[in-house]
Amino acid sequence: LDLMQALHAALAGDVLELHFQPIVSLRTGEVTGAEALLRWRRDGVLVGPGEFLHVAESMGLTLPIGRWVLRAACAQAARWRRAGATGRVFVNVSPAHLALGLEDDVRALLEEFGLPGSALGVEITETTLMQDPETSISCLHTLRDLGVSAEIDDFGTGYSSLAYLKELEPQSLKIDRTFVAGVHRDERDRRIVQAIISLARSLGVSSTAEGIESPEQLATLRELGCDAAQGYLLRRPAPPEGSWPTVTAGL
Ligand code: G
Ligand code: G
Ligand code: MN
Ligand code: NA
Repeated sequence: LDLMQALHAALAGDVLELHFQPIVSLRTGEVTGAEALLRWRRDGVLVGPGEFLHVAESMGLTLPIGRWVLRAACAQAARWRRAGATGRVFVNVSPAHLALGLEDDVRALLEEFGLPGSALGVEITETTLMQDPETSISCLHTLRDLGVSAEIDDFGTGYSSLAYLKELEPQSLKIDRTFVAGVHRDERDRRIVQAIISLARSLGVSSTAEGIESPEQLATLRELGCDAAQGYLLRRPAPPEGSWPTVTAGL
């Protein structure tokens, strides 16, 4: 109950914040994206979404929080655009938001902040997309028409259907970090990652590996032809600075 009251106050006040983690093209070395990750500064301590989103959901706060995140991400994207950046800010989307007018919110916010669709991307898990496949297909197509990119998050861990994958036409598959963890040393992980990259390629979709923590993992992903990379090795999520995020090491 304590947590609930605090969450209500967090939404009303100024204690939710977004941190950003760069996504790097393995072809050009450029930071082409930045994933927005929600944090709650509670009594000075940073709390991650894993610790409060489930409570928020039980309180019916998922949608207001998702809207707050989308707006804050667009506001930051607009600041970075004014500073000359051209990459996309990626937002994680909840099932509730996908079901209840994500594309309308995106359209309205792009207009409000004067942003092109190419400034924004969404990350949606396979499981979320499959809750209502028809709605997901229509939403992703609308986003694409707006120029907003859609990535399937945690790919390989949900229950995916290749038939729907074909219809969804995402821009990118994000290879789940549970496969990336062992990619350099476990033959099975390596083969799974290879299969995802090759599936992505045959569909004309790009592949992004998340959770890269070591140079060995990065080298293997490069060798397998992965298009983009993200992880602690390159940079940890951090509060936004005046200019577009850069990577600290690893390339
Ligand atoms: O940043 P962290 O590793 O603590 O995130 C834990 C989980 O919370 C991840 O699965 C991530 O996708 C999810 N998450 C992070 N930010 C958001 C957000 O703004 N909205 C939603 N729905 N999920 C988020
Ligand atoms: O589920 P999703 O892919 O959105 O999860 C993103 C989460 O992964 C973020 O909360 C972020 O803090 C976390 N993350 C980012 N890079 C790494 C990494 O290199 N290793 C681990 N273990 N987690 C990471
Ligand atoms: Mn994500
Ligand atoms: Na993910």
